[in-house]
Amino acid sequence: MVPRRIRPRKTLLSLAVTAVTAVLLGGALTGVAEAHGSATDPPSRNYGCWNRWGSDFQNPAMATRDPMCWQAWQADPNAMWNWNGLYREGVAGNHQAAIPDGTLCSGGRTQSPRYNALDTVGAWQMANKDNRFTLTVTDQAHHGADYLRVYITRQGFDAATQPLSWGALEPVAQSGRIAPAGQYQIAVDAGARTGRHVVYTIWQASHLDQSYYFCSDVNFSGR
Ligand SMILES: [Cu+2]
Repeated sequence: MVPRRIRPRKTLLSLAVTAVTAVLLGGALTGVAEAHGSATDPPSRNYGCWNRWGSDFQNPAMATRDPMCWQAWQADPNAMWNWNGLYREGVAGNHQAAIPDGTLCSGGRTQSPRYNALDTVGAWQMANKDNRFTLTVTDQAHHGADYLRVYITRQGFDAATQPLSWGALEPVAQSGRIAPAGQYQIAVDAGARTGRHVVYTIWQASHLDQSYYFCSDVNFSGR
């Protein structure tokens, strides 16, 4: 089924074939060539951009309706086609050492430049959530989880104007080990937060030392 080690590197030809196939099939494709996963609710930045625009990614209306997605698509469409491939390997749990401030949403510019535009500071489209919500990570590869760890920006931090840093985050939830499945869920309590926030999720996969990093933009109701 899923190879034990899936490498992101592709030949130019396979990239071209992937791009052509993506253009032809658009949103009909899920997972493309690499099956891993992402935060799907609330959606990570690149999963959200793929989900909203994958079948219509050349529509110029995106520039005004969803400008942060637009700049991401313009920067590198493969960040969206490979929404499930934003990970690092060999981090050994030292996430803060591996990921400099300002690059949290690209996993420390992993596979640069593919995911770099996910760090762009601006008004990313938000998912509306009540303050107690369930976060879902979709794992197409059934890697399992050593843990899910969830942070949220502290109240007062404005992700629309400030680069995301570790100092802006407060830990709010962590799971234990989770057996391989297609989806993992964790209950999150955002406390008294209101308005725009970034939910930052680390998924430590269990099949090898493979760590995933997801920025989900959320508008908290305060309820
Ligand atoms: Cu994987």
